[in-house]
Amino acid sequence: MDGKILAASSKHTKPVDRVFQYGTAGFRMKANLLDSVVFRVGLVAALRSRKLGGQTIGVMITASHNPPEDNGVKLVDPMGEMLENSWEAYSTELANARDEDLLKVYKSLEEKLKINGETTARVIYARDTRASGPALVRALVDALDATGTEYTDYKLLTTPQLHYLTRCTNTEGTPQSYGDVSEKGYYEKLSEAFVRAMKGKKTVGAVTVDCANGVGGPKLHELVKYLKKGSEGGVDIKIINDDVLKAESLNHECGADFVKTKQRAPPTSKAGNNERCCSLDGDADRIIYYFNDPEHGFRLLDGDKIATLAASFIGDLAREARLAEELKIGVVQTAYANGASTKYVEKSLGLPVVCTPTGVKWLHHAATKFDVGVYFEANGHGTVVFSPQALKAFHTKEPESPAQAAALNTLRALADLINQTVGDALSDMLLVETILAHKAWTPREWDLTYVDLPNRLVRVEVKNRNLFKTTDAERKLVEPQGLQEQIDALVSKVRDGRSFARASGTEDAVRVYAEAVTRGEADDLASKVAGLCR
Ligand code: 16G
Repeated sequence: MDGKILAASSKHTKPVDRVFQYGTAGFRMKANLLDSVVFRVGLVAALRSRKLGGQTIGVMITASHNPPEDNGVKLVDPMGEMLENSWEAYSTELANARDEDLLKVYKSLEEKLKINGETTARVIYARDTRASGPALVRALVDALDATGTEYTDYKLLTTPQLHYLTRCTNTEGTPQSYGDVSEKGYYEKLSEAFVRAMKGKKTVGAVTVDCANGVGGPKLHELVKYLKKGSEGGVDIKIINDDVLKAESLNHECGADFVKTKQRAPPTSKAGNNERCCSLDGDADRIIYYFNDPEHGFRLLDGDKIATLAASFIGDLAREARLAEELKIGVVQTAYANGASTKYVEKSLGLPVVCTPTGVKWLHHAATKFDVGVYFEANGHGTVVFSPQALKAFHTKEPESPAQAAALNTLRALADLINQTVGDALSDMLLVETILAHKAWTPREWDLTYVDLPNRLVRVEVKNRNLFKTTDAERKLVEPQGLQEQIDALVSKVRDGRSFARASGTEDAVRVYAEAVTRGEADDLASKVAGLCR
């Protein structure tokens, strides 16, 4: 095997003077720099699978909402979760090894982690629609071949589909089976659960789905075929921005990130006033909703609004099912969550809120501490996770009334509809559609549940973002010394003010967030805090 690794690595040499880091979303950068990184991620995947006794590891090649010329790679652990933390460091170490040291570093990891090189390693992989994907897949396959790894190529998939398949592969034939190990199995599971969750209800009007000209487009077209087969047409889906042939159109003036940062609909959207719209990102793991209010203009229904909608609906169902006493329901947010959403969850819904650092792995982990953990980043990345106790209760609770039986049925359907492995734009969309249908709500009624505090996000170019160190789920700076006190002093002068600065995990910059009771105060606070960081 050693000779094979050496021979294969000579085809995937590392660019000199480049430092790579496995960040919040794996490795991500200009695609032309990624060849050696993807090859080495293949080596890590083989090691990780062997370390876990031959369980299957997922490898996804995508750069999500980044521009078309970027790409990236991330690893998926056996239950469909993000890669375990300590292995991010091993990935970084291997990615940065000099070509001549690569085998030595590989062997030292094998030894340090007590990995049996004889164990069969198993990997599944997929990619998004970027033009650079196929060449990067070849780099990955070279590493898998060199390490004698068994693998399956799932070609084009959304990131959450690969998470789903990773979990299905590792649980196949066990009582924990998560579904059929195929893309078709994913559509069948979601569409069948959706029909049960809708119980013949219909949403008000159509939903226009902007697919960011990414992999979500063809996959949503596929899902719609299954929804049509099974349902009585509970939802009318209009698909836009689904062109995956024009590589340069990916995420260009469309997609969840565009809508969230520009605070407007994609120019291609033809939706009229009060019509429900949503946007996916390039690999369909994020979703945000929006609509045009004839009085107030563009209205964003972001991850916070999706989380509060889901928490309120599931909370009500738990009460109707008489499970509220025995199940701990909670919401997990990051510091970016609008203060009004946090207040709404705690005060109006009466549910606890936990705040974690940015990055899905932190939120997911915190959510698993609840029986029903609803987690969303404001940018639309999130899902709901159910504990084994919650799932058991949904299936074993004896209903004493038709209303209780109906609530239990809906909860069981939601547990299948919601992708438990990671935030999934397609599954989240069906969840939102289900809830709006049950409540017979238009987006306006959803929007009115609480009013966001005006807020501003500023990207600040700094000399060295690594000097910015935070604590308290990124809400406070511990370094540079004295800066937090200066921020606190500014915040104290503003009504309902809140502001924090943190180093980005994906870009070479510091991000500053500020909110306050008025737009002017929020903008002013953000620009003053940004000034302090420069
Ligand atoms: C990554 C994270 C996303 C987070 C973003 C923050 C995952 C899968 N993705 O894209 O959840 O919102 O980073 O970026 O965890 P930032 O650190 O540049 O602000």
